[in-house]
Amino acid sequence: MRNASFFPRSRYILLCLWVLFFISPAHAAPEGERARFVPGEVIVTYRGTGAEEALHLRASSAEGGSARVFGALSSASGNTVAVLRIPGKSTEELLEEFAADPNVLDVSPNYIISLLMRTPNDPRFSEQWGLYNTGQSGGSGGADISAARAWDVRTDALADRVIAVLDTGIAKNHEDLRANLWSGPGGSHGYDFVQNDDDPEDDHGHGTHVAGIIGAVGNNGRGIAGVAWNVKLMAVKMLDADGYGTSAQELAAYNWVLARKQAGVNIVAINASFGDSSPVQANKNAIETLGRNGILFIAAAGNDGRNSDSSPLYPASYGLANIISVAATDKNDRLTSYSNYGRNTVHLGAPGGDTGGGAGAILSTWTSYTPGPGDIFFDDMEQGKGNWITSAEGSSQNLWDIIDTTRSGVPTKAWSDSPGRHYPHNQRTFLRLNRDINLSGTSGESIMFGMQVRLDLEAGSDFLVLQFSPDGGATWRDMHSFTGGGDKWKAFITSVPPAFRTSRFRFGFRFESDSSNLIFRYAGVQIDDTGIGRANASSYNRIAGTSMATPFVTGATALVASHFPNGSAAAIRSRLLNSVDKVDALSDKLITGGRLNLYKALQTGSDIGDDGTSGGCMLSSTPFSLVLLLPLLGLTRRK
Ligand SMILES: [Ca+2]
Ligand SMILES: [Ca+2]
Ligand SMILES: [Ca+2]
Ligand SMILES: [Ca+2]
Repeated sequence: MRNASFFPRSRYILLCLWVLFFISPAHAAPEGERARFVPGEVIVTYRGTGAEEALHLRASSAEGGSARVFGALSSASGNTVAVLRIPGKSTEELLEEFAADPNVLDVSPNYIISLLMRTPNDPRFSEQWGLYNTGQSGGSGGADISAARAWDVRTDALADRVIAVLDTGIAKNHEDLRANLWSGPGGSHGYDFVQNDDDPEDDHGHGTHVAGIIGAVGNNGRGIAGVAWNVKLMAVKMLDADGYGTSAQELAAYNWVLARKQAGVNIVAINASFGDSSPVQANKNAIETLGRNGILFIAAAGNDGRNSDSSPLYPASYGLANIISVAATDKNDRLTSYSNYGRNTVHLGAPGGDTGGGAGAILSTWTSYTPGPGDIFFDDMEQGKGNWITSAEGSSQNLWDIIDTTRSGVPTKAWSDSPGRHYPHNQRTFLRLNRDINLSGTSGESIMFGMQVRLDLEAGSDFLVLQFSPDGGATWRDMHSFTGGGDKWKAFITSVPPAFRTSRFRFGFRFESDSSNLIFRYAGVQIDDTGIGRANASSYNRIAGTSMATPFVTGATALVASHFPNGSAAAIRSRLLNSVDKVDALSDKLITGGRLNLYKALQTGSDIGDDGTSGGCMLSSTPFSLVLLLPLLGLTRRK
């Protein structure tokens, strides 16, 4: 017994469980940095009970040596059990020496026993109460997914396990995500069904936030920790810069993921933090097909504060055997006021947080771009019209001009389509750059367009359309269309696709109004602070929603699927559902009556079914009437 590795880790578990809640995790040094045992000390068992004197003699032979005999244990066992400290000798030397003594029954190093807990060095981990709730910010200690305990078991997914994030894309150059992105042929990280290219750059933030909860790089000394510290994140962009998408884009995303799976990419789960109240049969069938191909589908229950048993939300409520529907809990383990629930239709809770962006919300990675001087291009209109050209088609009146206006109470100059008046009907006018921006050599970078825009348009019939040109204005493609607006300034960003990274890039706007007679009510548009530059790669944000709860479960899925690599998708799902912490506030609201507990889901206990049949979660047989979900961010699908 001289080799430290002989000792199974499970030996510590019994020893340590009771201390978990009494010792601050700050005392648990990161694994790899801590010593395995106390140098110069051994635990020795001598044959018979008469060895105490000999032990003290042996200890006193070294300066500072000592022997501590455990009297009760020694009498009870009939052998002398002691800890010896012999300075000046290495533990290895002591082990060898005592093992050679025929009177020694047993000798081992004095191991340093770690807590069953592991905390990463990411500077903002202390704000991530959903992972490890110490009661910070007024929360309840333990109202978390027991990630710190789980990480003592496993921090990383297996290298080939992939999680598909169907969302607004992922900020591919983010400092805390870059290393965890899946890379396919040609180095792409997924696909973009909004811009229809293989660069699913996030131009909203939501998808990057979700991705960070699942798998921000853990223990890298930056930002936050994901549920899985190391996992492959595949970005499938199906929601646009405003957070909207269509059922067809959703279906295209399913088709693409299935094709990758069939091509051998080991996709274990899809994160679906989106939804709508109208079911689409083809999409339901597609999710079922994904299930038959071994892919779990983790879906947000929705943010309407409704009972999904009677007001279903899709895809969470499709009632398929591979779906896990997730409700949102707060830092005190209560169901949040916005979360949908359903005793028959919503499976479990996970931290979704409080609205309002405070400490009770969920902190994760984000993407942002604020145009400013020093960017690749920037024009705040304060120097006049030098970069611009305006034009009109047909009978349109070209009224474009730079006006004096205010934003956030501060005077500024900005473009207006119709200064000092309401815009005319049947307009088709253009505001475009008159010079090229050189974007050659920027492939692989996260190049963004950004602006401040103030919109007051007849919703659904009059539009401002953002256009990009790759060839100095010879051809233009519509990139994003704006309508409605409410006459308030807002920041807008979108990514510049690879096809436009030429030496002759330009952007511009088309303003179009129809013939409807409501023109007197609308002021038109104002445009300011336009820029082309790089996304902020160290952006973080706090938001809340079932959108945020869902990726906690998805991250857990990645770790469970890696810890039990031979388990079927059904068994992994069963394990997640059967290991929840039962919580009073959820007992009559959710199928499992509980909140995700990652630590328990990683245990090999007999109380957790490994075959997918045990436990009380036979969801596929539940009759469903068929029913979105991001209340706060308005991530609804546009019909
Ligand atoms: Ca793109
Ligand atoms: Ca990190
Ligand atoms: Ca300005
Ligand atoms: Ca109109």
